[in-house]
Amino acid sequence: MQLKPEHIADYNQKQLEGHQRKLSYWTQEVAKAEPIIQKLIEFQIAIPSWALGTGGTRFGRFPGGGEPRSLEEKIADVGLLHALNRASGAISLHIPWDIPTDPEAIKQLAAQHGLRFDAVNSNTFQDQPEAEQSYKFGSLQHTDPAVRQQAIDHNIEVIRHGVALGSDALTVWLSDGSCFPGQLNFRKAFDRTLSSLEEIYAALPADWKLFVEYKAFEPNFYSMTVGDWGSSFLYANKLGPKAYTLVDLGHHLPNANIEQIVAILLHQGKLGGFHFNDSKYGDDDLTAGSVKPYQLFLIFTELVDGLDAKGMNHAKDLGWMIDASHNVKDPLEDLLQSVEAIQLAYAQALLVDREALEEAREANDAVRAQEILQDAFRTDVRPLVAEARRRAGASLNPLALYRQLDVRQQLIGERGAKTVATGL
Ligand code: PSV
Ligand code: MN
Ligand code: MN
Repeated sequence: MQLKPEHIADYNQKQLEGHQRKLSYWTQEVAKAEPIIQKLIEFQIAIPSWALGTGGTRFGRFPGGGEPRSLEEKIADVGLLHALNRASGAISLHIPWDIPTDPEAIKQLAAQHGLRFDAVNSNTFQDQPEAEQSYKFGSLQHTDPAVRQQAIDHNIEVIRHGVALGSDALTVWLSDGSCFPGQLNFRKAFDRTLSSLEEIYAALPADWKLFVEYKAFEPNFYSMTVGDWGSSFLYANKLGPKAYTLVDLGHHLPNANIEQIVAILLHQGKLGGFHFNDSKYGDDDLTAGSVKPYQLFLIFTELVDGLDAKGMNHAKDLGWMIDASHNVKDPLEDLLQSVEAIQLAYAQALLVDREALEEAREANDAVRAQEILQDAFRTDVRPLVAEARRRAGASLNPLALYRQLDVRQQLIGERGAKTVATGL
């Protein structure tokens, strides 16, 4: 299924009058609106290659129709998303779920869709059929050096794939840990993990980053060796300047103050990037902004403030990735919603009167501080996001156009009703 520029143009033409009516408030507020629109146009969010099929839970999986059967079809799907919203111009690969056997051809195909490759992800949390060693009791932390070596080699192999595709970061998420008290010597597990990570770090090209992703629980339920931002920060500091912490919004204990974590990591120059998703209970991987949109806004408020304080580029200096997928939605619709929720939170954060907020803080005026934040949060910025899309050549309403063109039905026609995408 190829989305043609006429599809976008026809749709936008029909919606233009209504859009301009909604935008009219902002035309009085040009000084505020223009910089936000420009920043939104530049802002791109990477789509995970593992989220293009219907995700499952450990209780089952209900594949939808027309799921991509190959990496090429996954790239085509992300290309579709990007054509619809012009905000998903990158793809994050998980290896070995998606192995680019002909990297040059894959790179070219991605470029045809206007896509680049964001961080590549290694996988030492599942045993591969041909693998000699098992990760049942961990990978980089393992008591057996042969298992650690296999995991290190795999990570180095993933870097090689990434280099061939023009990526510039490796995300390491470890399921390493223990399920029962007494099972693991925490100090030895820490040291072994650190020395394994050091070997991977040493294999990074000069301009690459290493993202250390933490997670509080699951699949190990007593201890996780990289279990919180503190341990990730510690590893990143010990490893060196190319190592950073990656924050996955679903990886905290309940009620954690993620915005504060983000603020401190950024302030200390060790925030590398994000896996966006939302959750009610645990690592639910629900659509970004679907459960706690205020939290997402508060996170972005810290990001905008911290990035500006450090003179960093909003669009380029952090890895913005989605890590969400679920059972009940069309994955492409789900991803369109996630991207939009992230853009809305970003736009609202850009709207915060930060000078007034700082004054309120200095005066210990908690009431005024709340008013300032909620004033931005309760502003309808949807017309601004739509305008950014229109100017970038995207659809005013990507989800509506996706449904109007019946994209899923077309994909089912092309690929079949019973296809299952690779991934979890
Ligand atoms: C683990 O829960 C995680 O968030 C890591 O980022 C993995 O790479 C991904 O999910 C796998 O779905
Ligand atoms: Mn993640
Ligand atoms: Mn996760």
